[in-house]
Amino acid sequence: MVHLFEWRWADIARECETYLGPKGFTAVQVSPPQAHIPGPQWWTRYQPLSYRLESRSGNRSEFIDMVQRCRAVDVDIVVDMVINHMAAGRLNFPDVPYGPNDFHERNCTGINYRNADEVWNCDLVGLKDLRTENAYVRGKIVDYFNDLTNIGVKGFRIDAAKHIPPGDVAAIVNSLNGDPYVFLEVIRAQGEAIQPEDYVSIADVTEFAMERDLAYNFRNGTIANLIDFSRWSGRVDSSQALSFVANHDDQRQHPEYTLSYKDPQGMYYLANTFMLAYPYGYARLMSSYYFNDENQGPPVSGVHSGNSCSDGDWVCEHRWGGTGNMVKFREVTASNWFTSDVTTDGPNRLAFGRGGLGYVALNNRTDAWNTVVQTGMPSGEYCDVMHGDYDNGLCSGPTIVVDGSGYAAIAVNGRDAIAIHQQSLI
Ligand code: LM2
Ligand code: CA
Repeated sequence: MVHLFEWRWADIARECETYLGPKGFTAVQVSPPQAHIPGPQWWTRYQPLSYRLESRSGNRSEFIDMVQRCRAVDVDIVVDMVINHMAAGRLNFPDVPYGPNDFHERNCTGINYRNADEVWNCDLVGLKDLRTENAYVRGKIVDYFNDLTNIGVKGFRIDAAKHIPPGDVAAIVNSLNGDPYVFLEVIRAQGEAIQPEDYVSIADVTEFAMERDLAYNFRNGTIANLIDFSRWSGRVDSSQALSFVANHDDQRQHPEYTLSYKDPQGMYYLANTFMLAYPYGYARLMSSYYFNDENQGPPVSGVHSGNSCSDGDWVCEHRWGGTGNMVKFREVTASNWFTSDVTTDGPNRLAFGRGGLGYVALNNRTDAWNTVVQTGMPSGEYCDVMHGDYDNGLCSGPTIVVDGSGYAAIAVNGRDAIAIHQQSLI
């Protein structure tokens, strides 16, 4: 999945057709589509006014057009659902309608995260906290989900799920029409009353430690440690985890926790490559825009090209080098959900296989890594999908030769990677 943060619906539709579909992406996480407060900041999207599909990204008919065009090329839409609260500063939302009785109205001065009652029922940064325990409120929320499902939406991120009691989340999720994919945003933080483990019986859950452990080890020059990530304790099990290198909040408000385009050239790219090659969770790539100020909203293109990635203001991580081809790698290697044939060279170089279905080598040092490795792959000449596209037996870039015993000579540039898989065999 790729999070096309703040992209317009029309641009997403085009991106599905021209890039995401052909590369085999399964889904796009879109910014909250409901009506929101006006303003130039990105975070206005997290202050709902109603559940009408009318937002900075486009209107209802543009939204429907996107869902249908993405679906036509096998890309699903995952919607970011803001259901814990409504906008700050008012208690009447006539378009839903919600009135004063639908809110907790507890403006605790700063939530004490060691107290579950405050985490669940106080206003989060002043946003009016909904009485998600009430049947009426639940009904309105479920109607919003079902409207989207009827349009063809296949998945949901539940925003701020940590601030909704698990029983309320379960009641809502269990009464949805269809069988949508659901994941819950529950930020892991030590010492807090509410943890991701409190929600895993309901749906998939975000694993923020993934982002943080990657940022730490890539910046610290210790990526070899990451080979054991999925076995570390205190992590959501792979089968239930939403894994990610970066998310929109931390890139802006906690850059110490997450990699971004602001890190040294190649480091963030390598981390995304690691995530896509590594058997842990449902991987979500972040795709963002350049920003100086943490509140800065998305670029406004004067003339609408329909191709955000060509106009320079958008980072478009999902289009970087071999990133898109690693989606295919993840699919081809999925049936061997383990790592094999591990080679390291000091703390900052890591290569591993996927039981003969694929092999990747990541060099987080700045100097080249030239070596001979056991890949575990059948012999043959493979397209290096980090540097070329494989198409019908042809490779537009360099190839890697695996001998009859599984060995291959590899040359990995500084802050770069190579990758081969069973369907890149020439
Ligand atoms: C989320 N996950 O749990 C979202 O990922 C995150 O982006 C949302 O916060 C948050 N929960 C609520 O949905 C963002 C942003 C905040 C912003 C809120 C509401 O990170 O900074 O708060 O959206 O727009 C803003 C101001 C804040 C103010 C608040 C209410 O930054 O200072 O608080 O609005 O007026 C007084
Ligand atoms: Ca709440």
